[in-house]
Amino acid sequence: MVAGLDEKLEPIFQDVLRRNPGETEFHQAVREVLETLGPVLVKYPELAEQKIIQRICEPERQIIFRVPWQDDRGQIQINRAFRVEFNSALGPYKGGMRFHPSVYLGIIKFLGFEQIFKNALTGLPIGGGKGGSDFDPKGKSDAEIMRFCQSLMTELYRHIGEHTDVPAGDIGVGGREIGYLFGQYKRITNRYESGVLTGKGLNWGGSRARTEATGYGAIFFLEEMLKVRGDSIEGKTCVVSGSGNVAIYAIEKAQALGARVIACSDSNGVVVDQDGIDLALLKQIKEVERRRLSAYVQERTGATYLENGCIWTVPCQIALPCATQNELTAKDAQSLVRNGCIAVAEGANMPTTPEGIHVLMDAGIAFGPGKAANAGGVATSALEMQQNASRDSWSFEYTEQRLKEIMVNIHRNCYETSEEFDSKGNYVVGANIAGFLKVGHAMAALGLV
Ligand code: NDP
Ligand code: 2IT
Repeated sequence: MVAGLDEKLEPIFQDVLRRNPGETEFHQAVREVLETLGPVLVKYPELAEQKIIQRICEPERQIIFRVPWQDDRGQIQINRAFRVEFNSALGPYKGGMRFHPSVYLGIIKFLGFEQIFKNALTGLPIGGGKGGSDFDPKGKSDAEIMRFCQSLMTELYRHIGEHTDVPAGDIGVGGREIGYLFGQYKRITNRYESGVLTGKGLNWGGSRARTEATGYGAIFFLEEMLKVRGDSIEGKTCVVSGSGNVAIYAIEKAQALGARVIACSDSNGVVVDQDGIDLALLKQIKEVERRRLSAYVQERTGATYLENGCIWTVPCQIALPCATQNELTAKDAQSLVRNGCIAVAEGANMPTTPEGIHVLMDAGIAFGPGKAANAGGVATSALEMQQNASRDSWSFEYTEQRLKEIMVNIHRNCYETSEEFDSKGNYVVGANIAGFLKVGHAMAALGLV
């Protein structure tokens, strides 16, 4: 069951459906935000008058382009790429690039829409955008990845810039891809413009702690949610879906704070290791060798691999979805509740379905939505931009400390906003309203643009 919409908001949502046919993930992301904004329009009628919600739902600019490239056999391949420049009221468009075969405009728009509010919550001067391609990096050689990135940037370069739009990584885009993208941007423009991309390598303008930031940040947010309940992560049994960038560093920080992480996954299966995930082995397999997760159990007897298994059936106290959208359904939420789960923090973007969120919240589970809980990645990207602008480079400890402060502030802001709007402890309400108010007031101040 999904909540109804306020009578002022229903026609706005119907218009979004009509104008964006078939983009189901985008509809889902918009609906989730609109469901929480009714009381905001009562308190701030001027935002309704200014049609701020209607304006926020329409991207400022959408770019769709062809990416032709040649594979190692000499065959010509064609992909489609996107950059949706959603909202620049608070700063240059900022958000990652996703390379995954499932990418189409509706995915990039849902991600770009969520990015607006997430970036507002960081308190840093960044607008919202997102991009990507239906290119599948799996099984491609480094040379193929490079040629694809170079071809993509040959079009993208004219749309981005440190004061315009600053892409970074997301699914399928990490340090290797950012390197090829940055190299081509530099070559085409003849400018060493560090601030045009984030997630760069440490020896060419990257920030320390950016690789770790999303996963660490999600755990800092989780800690704050547990603190409110007089509890902590220490000694808790956790499961983390995915085994990519966000999952690996969520596991690292959870373990550092004394949690027992017993399972992780990829799109083929689940690893359960009751002795605790061996993080050095996981990093070796995923980051160095770029192999499938099933390799983990070949190296570690005692761990089990569940092919096509569902990670949410593994009993745990804390669940961290860190893979992809709609990976945690109502049925999964019911099995978490049954097994005594107390908290869910979303490392991924929109990983829990609306029905899943409903089940978790009804059961009184602490629920940290992605646009708050995973904001540490983009926040540290903004810290990378700060370092680039001042041609400086901070220590790991200092950068991590800044990240932690940002996550504590986001948690406090969401919690206090939820209280102010009579939904104490509902972080979905808190994150949506706090993010919306920051962007909405800025848009109103900037006039009709
Ligand atoms: P990676 O590419 O590093 O890892 C993605 C992981 O999720 C892999 O284990 C992958 O498995 C799994 N996965 C991806 N797509 C699917 C799918 N359709 N079904 C099942 N499993 C899937 O990406 P990240 O770790 O960077 O991103 C993970 C999530 O976190 C995404 O939702 C992303 O938007 C979000 N995020 C990322 C941030 C960042 O800084 N990187 C910041 C904030 C949010 P497989 O290898 O089998 O595909
Ligand atoms: O979803 C996200 O916030 C990201 N993929 C990170 C974006 C960024 O610009 O660092």
